[in-house]
Amino acid sequence: MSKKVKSLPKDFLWGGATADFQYEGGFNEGGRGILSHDYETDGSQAHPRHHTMRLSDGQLINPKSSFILAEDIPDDAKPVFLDDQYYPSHQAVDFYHHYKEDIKLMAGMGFNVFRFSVCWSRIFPTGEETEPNMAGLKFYDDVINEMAKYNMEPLITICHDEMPMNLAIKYNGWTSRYVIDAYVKYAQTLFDYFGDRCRYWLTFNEINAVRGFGPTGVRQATGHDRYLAAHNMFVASAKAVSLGHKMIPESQFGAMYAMSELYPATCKPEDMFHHMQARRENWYFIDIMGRGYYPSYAEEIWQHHGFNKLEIAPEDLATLNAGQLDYIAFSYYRSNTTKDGDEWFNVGGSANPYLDETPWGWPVDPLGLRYCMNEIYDRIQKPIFIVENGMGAIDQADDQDYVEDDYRIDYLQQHLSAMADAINIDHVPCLGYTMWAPIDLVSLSTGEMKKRYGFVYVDMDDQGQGSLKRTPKKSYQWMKQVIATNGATLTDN
Ligand code: BGP
Repeated sequence: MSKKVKSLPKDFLWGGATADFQYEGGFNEGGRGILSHDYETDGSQAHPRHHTMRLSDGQLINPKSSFILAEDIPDDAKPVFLDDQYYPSHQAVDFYHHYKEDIKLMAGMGFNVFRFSVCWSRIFPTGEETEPNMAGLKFYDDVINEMAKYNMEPLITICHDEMPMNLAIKYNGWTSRYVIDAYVKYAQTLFDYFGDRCRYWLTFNEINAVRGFGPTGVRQATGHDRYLAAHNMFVASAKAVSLGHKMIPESQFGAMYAMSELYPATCKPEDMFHHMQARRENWYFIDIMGRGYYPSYAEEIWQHHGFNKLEIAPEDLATLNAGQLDYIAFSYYRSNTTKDGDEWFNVGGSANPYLDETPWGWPVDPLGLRYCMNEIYDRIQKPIFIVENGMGAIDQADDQDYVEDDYRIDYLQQHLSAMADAINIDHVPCLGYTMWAPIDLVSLSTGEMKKRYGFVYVDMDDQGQGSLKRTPKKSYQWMKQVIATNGATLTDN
């Protein structure tokens, strides 16, 4: 088969993406406050992660770190650290003390952008202070200045599935409008301190997942609370976008969506119709934030989740309209299938007989990425940014900690090639690609270390033991070539 040129736009942003509580560590350093993820244990596919909490009568409870909805958590439950428990966010892989080394490694691959999230409780330890924690600001200042030495620009996620624990406990997280104000104060502080060096911002990570207690601080599992929390996040995002545009004239704002593709399991009309409804669970979030208004199908979604109406103040609608996103960012790891009778909010779904799976059962579907890019652009007509894509795999390191990760090269080759086709053939405007995650870090869903994504191996096990030494894998050199040629070394799938 003839090889098509895959070259990409000359200002294309190439880089990697991380999240503070999976990467940074330093949880009790520099005046950082307790974050909602700090009480989250390690886990595995068989043993879901959970939070450690104690009721007022002393009883311990372990609410699951549910992917979609919080379990009901009693009002008197308070988080507690247990001596016999490992909490991965505390050390993570210690970017806090390795940032110079890690940034140098990323620069060595030719990255011109690095997506990281600021830890909210490092800047406002309880979320309620009137003045920011200067030591926290200094850490990110140092990180950004270090990146500037290599001409690498930041893509800052303001809130990556987290909040200061105090806001979760005291206000029931995002169900409270107080949290909107706390978020806007926090965002304003970031614009103030880093706006002179940061063009690209993400207001929230995977906002459409509106996950359980850790990320949203919401104690109840009702559908109404979930959509109320989402509404308050939309308002907070829109306020931050309007403010950011005023404070930083060159700024570009996106929010990030978990947009793995969704297919109907069959062409049976009922499956097709069900697929349309299930896909709207994602579109709801993109439509509201990307177009600035609630879509006509919103009521149907609310009713499906057990309530008739969300009361929305007219001034909120004006805020949403004024604070529309400039670009649509998304994560893409896999595709899912769905059929009539499945949950609408669908992660996983029925098996797809046409696709192979990763060791964690995630179907590998590069063409789904091209499909997804087209689907979003057709609908919203704003540039897109792929801010997470990668393969979680079990790496076997040799005695020099070197990993021959041909499977990762294969995965990335296929996905980047599909991305290039969406850009070159379908003419989807795409600002850049940040691979998850350039340096091995802790898995969000399972809390494991052995689910590795990186171009760089980190010597650490599932319990946080190891030297933390960084060693480039085979994929490091491969990616370096892809970036150096701006995609020209990619081949057809
Ligand atoms: C996304 C999150 C990331 C990240 C990634 C991989 O949902 O935004 O934080 O972790 O998925 O998932 P996991 O770590 O569970 O393999």
